[in-house]
Amino acid sequence: MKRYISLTILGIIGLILQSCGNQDSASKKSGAITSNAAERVYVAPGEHDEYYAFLSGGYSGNLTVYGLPSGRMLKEIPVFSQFPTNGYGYSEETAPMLNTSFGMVPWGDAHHPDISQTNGELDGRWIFINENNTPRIARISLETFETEEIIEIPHSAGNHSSAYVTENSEYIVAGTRFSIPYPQEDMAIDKMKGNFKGPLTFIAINDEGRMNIDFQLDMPGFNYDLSHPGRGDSHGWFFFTTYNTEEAHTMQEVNASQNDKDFIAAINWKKIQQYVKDGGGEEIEAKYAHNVFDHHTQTATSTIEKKVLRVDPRKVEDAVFFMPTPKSPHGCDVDPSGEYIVGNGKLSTNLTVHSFSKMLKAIENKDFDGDAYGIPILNFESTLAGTVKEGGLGPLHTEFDGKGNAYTTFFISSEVVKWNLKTFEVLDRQPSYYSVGHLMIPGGNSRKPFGKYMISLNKITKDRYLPTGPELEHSAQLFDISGDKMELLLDFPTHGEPHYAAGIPAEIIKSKSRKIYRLDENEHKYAAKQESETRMERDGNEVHIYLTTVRSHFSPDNLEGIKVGDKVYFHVTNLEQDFDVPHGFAMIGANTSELLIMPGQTKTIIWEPKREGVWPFYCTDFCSALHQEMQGYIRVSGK
Ligand code: CUK
Ligand code: CUA
Repeated sequence: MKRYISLTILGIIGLILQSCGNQDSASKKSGAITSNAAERVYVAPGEHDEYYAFLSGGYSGNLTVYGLPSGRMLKEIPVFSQFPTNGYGYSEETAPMLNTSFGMVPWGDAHHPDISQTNGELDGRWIFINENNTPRIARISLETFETEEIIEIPHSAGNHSSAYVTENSEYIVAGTRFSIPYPQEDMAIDKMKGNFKGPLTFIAINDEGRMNIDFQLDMPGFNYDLSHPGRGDSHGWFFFTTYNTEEAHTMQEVNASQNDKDFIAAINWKKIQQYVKDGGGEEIEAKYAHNVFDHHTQTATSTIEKKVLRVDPRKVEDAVFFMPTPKSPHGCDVDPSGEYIVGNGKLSTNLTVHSFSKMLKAIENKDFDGDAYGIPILNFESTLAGTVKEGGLGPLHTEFDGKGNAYTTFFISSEVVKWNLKTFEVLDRQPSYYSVGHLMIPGGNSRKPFGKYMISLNKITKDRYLPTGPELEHSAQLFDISGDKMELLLDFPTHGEPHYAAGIPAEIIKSKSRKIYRLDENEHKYAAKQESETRMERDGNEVHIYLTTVRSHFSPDNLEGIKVGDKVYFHVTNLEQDFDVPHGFAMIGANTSELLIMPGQTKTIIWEPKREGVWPFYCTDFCSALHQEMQGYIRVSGK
């Protein structure tokens, strides 16, 4: 460890070299790590990590689960992308999860996971995550670690703002990063200004976690980037950052960053909720898929919805305001008390911190500097709590440790900066390797953060690991933040692009993690719950084969009577009732994927035989000493 020299010097060298765009030389240095770092991240064989960390997969469309402090990857949960490893999005049971109003969309761009809350604290029931490209929000159960629900967001283009949850999991929001005609219509692009809109969608969550679009706010056509719910006193409000308030339709000729300040939109959703309950708003046409996985039938269904309630924000008194915020704010982060709203102005070195209590006073005093499309713009000084000066270059996101400190990432100067929420003084800075985007402190998005660890989620990996050709995995870094200074403990590679992450003490969810699906509760339409129920049924050219698996054979394992041109449905039920004994099912020439069937589950895959002959199928998941013998044959005859 002696070869690591002073962190400060390295940091400065790193800064200088990176700002010259020469990251390769900077990357020769490793960043100082604490001398006993290895001990502090070591989780002995058979021991468990202290925290779960759920990292968004970005353009992988999925969510990955890590243990902290070890940095070990525990699982990849398929959400918006097909996943051949377990057949998600391929099997008949799960394919409807990926249905949209555009048809099947087997891929997504997942950015921000957030865990459900009760009284402002993480409750570990569900984790939500947004999809940016074909706007959607997914809900994943933290009992099964499976995607249970996906709702598409109508009249949105780039749902980047979500998926942040209010403190009693009442609402989750969706935005639109690109302004659009609302509703969509054929229109000249250069007519954007004043004609395009930025609808913000409020989705209510019920006690079972079910999402339902409550209303859509018809906001001016700015770009809505990120959001954060209020908490504590500011519970009942939602804040959104905006950029391109110039409404420029091309980023080339007309620079979208002419305005010195863009806005943070402050939205009193409780008022709008009441307005809607009282019959306010107007129903308009919409087209969006709502996909739900039913635990009893083990099957997802997709419904296309047709209406949405549009609310004109100007019709609800004192509900929506703009707070001017320099300079193209990206993250919009609310501290655990709910008093401070931090605007991370990407093109600035300073951070602008708004005060919620000052905002309320300014509203009361009508401290306005005009309006934007009828929405009052609050006077900049009137809401300002303070400025964090000389934080760094290119602030993106802020998290909180629950001990009065905030941690902000600076993308350009590639560092994490710790500052005090009362004095706005910078207390510490640590370089990140390289170009950090988000960061995450478990619970850092709630009233009760667990301020022991912080991870930085870095955009550029370069030399941090053994080279793997031109394409590298992304990288995260674990810091111990329990002391005055942040201490770098560990680098670990991440899968996809981890925009954001959510962490939670393992104790909260470990004990309720489900072990098996109970066979006696399996209400799947095509389940065979014992070998005597296995059979083959023909309906025209559709053939349904009810199969079972148990160590180590399929029943039946010899199938005859199939013809070329048939559409064969294999419905495979795993009769096992032991924890962690899945069986697999793979069929020669199948153009979909395999199935992975967990104990008590039924899964279905379609096979359309193209050629006569006798064709094998087998179990893909090593399940016993006789796994290799777990096989069968299908005879395919001519028409
Ligand atoms: S974004 Cu990726 S660094 Cu999608 Cu939250 Cu800011
Ligand atoms: Cu069943 Cu291998």
